[in-house]
Amino acid sequence: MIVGHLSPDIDCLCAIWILRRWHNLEHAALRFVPSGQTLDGAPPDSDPQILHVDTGRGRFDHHSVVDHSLSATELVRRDCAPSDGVLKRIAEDVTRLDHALAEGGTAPNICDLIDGFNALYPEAPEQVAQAMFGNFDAWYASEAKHMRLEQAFAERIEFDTPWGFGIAMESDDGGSSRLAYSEGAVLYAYRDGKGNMGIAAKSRAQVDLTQVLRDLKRLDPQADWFLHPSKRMLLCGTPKSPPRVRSKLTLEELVGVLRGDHLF
Ligand SMILES: [Mn+2]
Repeated sequence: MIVGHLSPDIDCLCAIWILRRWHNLEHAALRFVPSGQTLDGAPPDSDPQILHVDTGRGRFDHHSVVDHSLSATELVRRDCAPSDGVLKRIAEDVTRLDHALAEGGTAPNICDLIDGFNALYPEAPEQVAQAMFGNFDAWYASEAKHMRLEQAFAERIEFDTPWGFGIAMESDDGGSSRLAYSEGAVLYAYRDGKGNMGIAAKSRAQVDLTQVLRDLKRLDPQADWFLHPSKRMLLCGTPKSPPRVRSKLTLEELVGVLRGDHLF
């Protein structure tokens, strides 16, 4: 069995794919747990039949150390296929993407994927078509999400913070850092359809959200806020890691805390 995290990202999925292809686990069952956790809370490597990737802090999770050359994909690659030069290059790209060091790197775009399927199935164009349909469905879902985000962004709240201009938005899909930063925000806040909330600041901004966390704890002591070690990201629930207790605050109340009015 292979265990990854909810809302699996490229690192988690690529690590699973390598285990399936290079570790004879083609038929392994897949399970997904909140990011950071393990299956049933057991120690990550206690059962050799259960492999955790990108979660659980075991042998195939890279989150116990800060090392930008590591990812779950890279750890699995070193173990399963250390001498495969093609896989090494793919793992380098995945690692850069996982650490947000590249916007796409040399990872394939959709035309490259079609090219790849044509290389895999040169005599069977119908297989190329079949293989691509799921990708077009995913593209459609992603594009629809972008459109919903753009509509919600039009209703945004703009405000000033001690660090500069802020933008807050609410939508079923949450917020969009890309849209917020493109409008010049230093910091943005969002609330999604499930009530997950988050605050994030631009990576080069001198923002420290420690005091914001203190204010939030005072206003809403039960909520499960998590301050990222960078001090630039404050989260209460994500698709990867649902909170134990969501925040009771409205987006407007959250904006009040960020503006620095401790009035309500
Ligand atoms: Mn990762």
